[in-house]
Amino acid sequence: MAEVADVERIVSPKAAPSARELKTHNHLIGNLAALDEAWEQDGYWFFRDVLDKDAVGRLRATFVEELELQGVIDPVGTAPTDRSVRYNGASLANYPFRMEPLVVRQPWRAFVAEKPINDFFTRLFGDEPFWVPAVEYRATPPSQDPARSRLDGIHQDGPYSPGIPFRICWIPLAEIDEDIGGLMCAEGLAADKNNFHPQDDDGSNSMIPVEKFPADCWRRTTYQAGDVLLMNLWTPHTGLSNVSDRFRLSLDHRVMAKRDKCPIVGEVESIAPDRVEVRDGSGVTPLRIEPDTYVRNHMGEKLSGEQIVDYYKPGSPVIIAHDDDLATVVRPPH
Ligand SMILES: O=C(O)CCC(=O)C(=O)O
Ligand SMILES: [Fe+2]
Repeated sequence: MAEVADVERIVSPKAAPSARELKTHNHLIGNLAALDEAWEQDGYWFFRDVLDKDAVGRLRATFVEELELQGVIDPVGTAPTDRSVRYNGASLANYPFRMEPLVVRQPWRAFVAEKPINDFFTRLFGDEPFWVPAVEYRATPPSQDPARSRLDGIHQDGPYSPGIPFRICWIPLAEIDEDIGGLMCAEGLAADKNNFHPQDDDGSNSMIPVEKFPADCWRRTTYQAGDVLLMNLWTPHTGLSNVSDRFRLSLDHRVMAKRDKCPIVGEVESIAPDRVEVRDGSGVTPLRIEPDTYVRNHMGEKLSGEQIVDYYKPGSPVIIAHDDDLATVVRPPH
């Protein structure tokens, strides 16, 4: 038995690539020009301890509730936010890895409507925030394959949503240390808007090999509830696998200022391979679809021709960016 334990230790999880501490940009809040400059040069804004912890705690509680329902953590104590999120080892065969039950409940809506949360983003942008309803709720269990690389997949979000100038808004809901993993991003590589993705023959993007980047570009930190990381669309980043014994709890969302060129968020009214009509609160907008239009599915894969009408149906929720009457991106919210 001792030998088995030794073997387990030898194939134990690979270390995360060495990463320096993220800069903090708290001191720039209120100075839009300096914020813009850091956005281009650093490729992210990291704000430490700025989000109301009660609001973050209420959002976390919805995650914890779901983990309890799934039977993968055991309650300790009575206060929901103090419950352990230690994985109890129960089968993950039916675990909703993309937290579909939370997708249905949409707890992000109540979260961004909380006054201190809305106030923070309003102050940051000097304008009301516009939340693009493209949300991932991550309650990531400890890695089931500890021999695998800790890099989930280096990517940029830009090539997956060309034409929607949103900011990635990544919010830790509890402490996320190096073992729990969380997000690692590259500093100083966004200004030129380079697409670092190798192009597949079908025009879709595959993950970027780590060798493409200078070894000293990587940044992360031990994230705490109350922190928020906003990332430039062109900033290479990856999740790090979770090699702790707890669940990793985070939310990634997309935000922009109301004055920015916001996409249409609505429902498909009608669709054909070369055109789409979208209905939102202000009526129906007809748009053209061209071969370059990034019509994509929930996995980020580009669709064309009949694939478009197989995937999108009248009534499908949709986010569409456009230049005049040409759709540039058509994507599902999730
Ligand atoms: O949280 C993660 O692991 C990845 C998040 C991400 O890629 C994003 O928010 O764009
Ligand atoms: Fe991403």
